[in-house]
Amino acid sequence: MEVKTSLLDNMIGVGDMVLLEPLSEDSFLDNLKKRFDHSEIYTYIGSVVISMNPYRSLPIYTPEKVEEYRNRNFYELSPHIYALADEAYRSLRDQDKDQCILITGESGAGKTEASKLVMSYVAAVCGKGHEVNKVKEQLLQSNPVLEAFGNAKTVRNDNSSRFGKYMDIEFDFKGDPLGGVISNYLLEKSRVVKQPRGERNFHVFYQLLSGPHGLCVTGKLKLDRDFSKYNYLSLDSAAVNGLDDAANFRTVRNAMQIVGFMEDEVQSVLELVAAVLKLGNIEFKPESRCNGTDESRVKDKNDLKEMCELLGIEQSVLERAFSYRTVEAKMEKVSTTLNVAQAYYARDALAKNLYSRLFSWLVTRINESIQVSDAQTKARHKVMGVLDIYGFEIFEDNSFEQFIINYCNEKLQQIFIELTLREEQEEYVREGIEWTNIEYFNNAIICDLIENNQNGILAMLDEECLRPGTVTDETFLDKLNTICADHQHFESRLNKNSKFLNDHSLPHNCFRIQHYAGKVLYRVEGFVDKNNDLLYRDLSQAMYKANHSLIKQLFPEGNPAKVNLKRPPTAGFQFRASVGTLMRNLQTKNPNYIRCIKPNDKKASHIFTDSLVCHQVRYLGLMENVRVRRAGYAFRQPYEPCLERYKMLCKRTWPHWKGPARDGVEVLMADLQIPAEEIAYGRSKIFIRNPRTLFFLEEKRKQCLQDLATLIQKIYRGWK
Ligand code: AOV
Ligand code: MG
Repeated sequence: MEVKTSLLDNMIGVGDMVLLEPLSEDSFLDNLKKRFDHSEIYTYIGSVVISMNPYRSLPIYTPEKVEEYRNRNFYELSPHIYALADEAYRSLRDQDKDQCILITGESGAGKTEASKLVMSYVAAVCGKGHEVNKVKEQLLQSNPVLEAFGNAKTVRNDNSSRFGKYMDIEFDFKGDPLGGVISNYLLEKSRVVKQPRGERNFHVFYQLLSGPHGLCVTGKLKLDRDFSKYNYLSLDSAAVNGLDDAANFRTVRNAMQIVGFMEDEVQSVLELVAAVLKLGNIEFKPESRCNGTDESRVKDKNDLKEMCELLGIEQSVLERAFSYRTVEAKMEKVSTTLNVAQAYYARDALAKNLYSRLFSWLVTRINESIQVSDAQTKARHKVMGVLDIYGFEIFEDNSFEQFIINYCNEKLQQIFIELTLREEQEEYVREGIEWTNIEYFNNAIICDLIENNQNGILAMLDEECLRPGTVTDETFLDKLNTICADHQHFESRLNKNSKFLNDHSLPHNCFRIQHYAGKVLYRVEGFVDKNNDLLYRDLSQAMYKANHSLIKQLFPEGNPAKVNLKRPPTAGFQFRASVGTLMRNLQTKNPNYIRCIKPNDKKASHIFTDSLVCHQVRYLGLMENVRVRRAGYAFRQPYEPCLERYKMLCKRTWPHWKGPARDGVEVLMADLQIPAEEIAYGRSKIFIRNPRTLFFLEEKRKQCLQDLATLIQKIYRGWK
């Protein structure tokens, strides 16, 4: 049997880790490094693609490459993300199986780039025609819009996704795209008002300030181009190497137009972005009252005035909402005054809400444009889901946002374990094939620590947020300490019996979780507030009263006719619910994995830091993945379709095999002299150990079809 050289080239390492000899962690890392040094950033573990971030542009995404990979078998060419995309697309088109592309890896590992590569590949190979091309363009152009509003420069990544995104692309029976639906997951909105050192606010703010003079300075927005004039923009890192804010602004506006935003909608959106900047500049001063208390007053009214003009808000209404707050108690409305700290809190809460609601509105608006029409929905269609979330993060200071992000990654790892490690092993048992179990770390226990309905961390946070009486971050931590103290993945110092009592790396106001990808220290400050996510009603009412249709839409609860005394669900509750729905959705689809790895911490090309890569290889469970794959069989197929596909290769099975399909397959394989150890016969499926065997079968089939075609041509000519 011929061995394909692209998978077994010693110079550049092996293309599929399943073929690595001998297999050890060292040889695994060595192979990755060898390939990385030769600009081979993709490596397989069976059908899983490992992607190393090259941190430079490689000439491997050209239209010629697309053509090369199009309609080719997965193992035919050297490993590439296009091979995975092609396999997923063909399986969707030809075998009617809904697909999902799961992209994982830590922050900066290359998930977002990978998701765009998959989308652009699929767009390049699926249907043509005016209508289809329009759909494709809209789907692709939704990316720059969402990135402008939802990505930012962080310490880990200059274009870090600060929201989770799942996009379903829908296709008709021919495999032409019809449209799509995007779901977004919790935007890190605290960034709007404050950014950690060395990081930026969301890209769009800088892009707008770098936009055309007529639009941002002299026009209605009346902005100052100087970033340092705005409190909400961090000073130390406004300009990012290699990021051209002005050019990106043009790209975003163009993308909005292609996606289908009207000119006046774009204008409204930019007005809101500008309003957030002005809102951040509103400052407060105390004014003493005769009863000895301090009441907040707006210091310099110019920014307030400009913001109100921009959004059509009556200045006195907003001004009042920064000094008083109305509380409804026993059917009675009571006005209490706000002190300066409370006024700042209210201002920031408004900015965060305004921006995150604008972001959700953008997603809804994009969905309106790209959605599949009613008539089309009725016809059966197929779906490819692409998941690109924020990657696992460990910062110096980790808060509620990191907790949520890391929980989401924990769930994705869980899906990988369920579908790849567990499911794979269980299938051998089901099919009655001899099997020695391979041990792996199952992170279900960590997911449970966070999401358990009764005593999970999120449930306890909710319980604390809803409890009457004084609730603080400390009372929440106390609660965690009593309830989670014995959990092996939870560490805290406050508990008297805690084995961490003398662990000085664990401050009193923190708890630590041993995640699958490493230990993370979370500071509890802000957990309660961020989970509550409350906005004073006076502010939502002021927004609702605005003479600006977009802002009015964003604050429906400000409508006095619709006073709803029920609390909105907490941020944690909503997130847990939406992640649950997502996971159930993913489980109904055929998964395709891209495991992204970050080669170094410097965002630099050509540097491969062994320890860093080794850590990722470990926590991603890649060694276990290879072991399960090697001990097992790379391919499996039910007997009927297998016989149908290859029966032409054997005289005894062609054209018809009378008898059970399994017997037919056995005859076929014996006739082709496939070695016995290459194959196992399960209850309902044939298992093939090595990808090369499948490749051999496919080659034979191709040859056979060609011979047949030549023969038919000859006969046809003979007739003429
Ligand atoms: P992430 O999505 O995994 O991080 P990105 O996809 O944004 O990471 O990648 C980070 C940066 O690495 C990109 O901006 C590129 O500069 C570079 N990069 C990644 N993949 C490639 C590639 N295939 N070719 C060339 N450069 C690449 V986060 O969103 O932070 O988790 O929350
Ligand atoms: Mg990303």
